Amino acid sequence: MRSSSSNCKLLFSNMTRQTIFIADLHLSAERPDITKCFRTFIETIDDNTDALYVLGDLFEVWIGDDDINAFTNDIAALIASLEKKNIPVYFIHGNRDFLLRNRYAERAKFNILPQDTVVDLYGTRTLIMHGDQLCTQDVAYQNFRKKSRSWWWPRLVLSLPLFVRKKLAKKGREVSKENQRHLTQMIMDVTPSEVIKVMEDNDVRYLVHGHTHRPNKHQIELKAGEGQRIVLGDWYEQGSYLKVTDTDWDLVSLPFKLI
Ligand SMILES: [Mn+2]
Repeated sequence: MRSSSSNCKLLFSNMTRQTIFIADLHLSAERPDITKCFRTFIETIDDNTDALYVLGDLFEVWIGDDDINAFTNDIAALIASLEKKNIPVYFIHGNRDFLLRNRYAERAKFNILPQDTVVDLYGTRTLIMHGDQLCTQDVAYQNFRKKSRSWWWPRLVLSLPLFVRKKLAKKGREVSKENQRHLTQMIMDVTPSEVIKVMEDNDVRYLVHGHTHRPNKHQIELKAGEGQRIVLGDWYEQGSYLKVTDTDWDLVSLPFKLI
């Protein structure tokens, strides 16, 4: 494998200020190829970057900040390295890592933002989120989501011994795989009316989210005029990020073979 990070550097070599968005990396110790791509990505982000936003599912699974191991330590150190470049990192929970808490965030030196956050990108108000809340047709999942984001459920789960949580997570993944087999593609995508609702409720024309693993830019008809929904790609087969400058919104794919 070539260890040429110069290819990545080229992607970032410009003098324009930029903000970077990523989501759905699903990092795990079992996928060193994804971790390698992420490492190169982080190491080659240049100083023109105003912020890095991670819109959920950074990890394939998260069972508690007390699950400390070499892998999660490495990722924390990697993300924390951006502080030396003065690049702030923000994180929004995904449906895989919603149990991530401040203890880990402090080690990785990132800030956890609320699940729906409006940011100003060079003058453009933009709503950012993981995006699972837009898939309202999956009623069973939405019921679980509601429970899992309540005040009591995370407390209850996190109070269980670590080995019990490990077992539960394994079981949970098997059940969720089985359930997804029965869901149609339409149910697993966003509900168009929900997209319009969240955009109008938040008074934005731009929405950036992940979760569906369908990277694309969609035109949205809003009462206020034309809007845009930008979906970030996952990192299963390649890296993927959105680069926003004051003039461009570029969805970029980062082939593993370049890293
Ligand atoms: Mn997700």
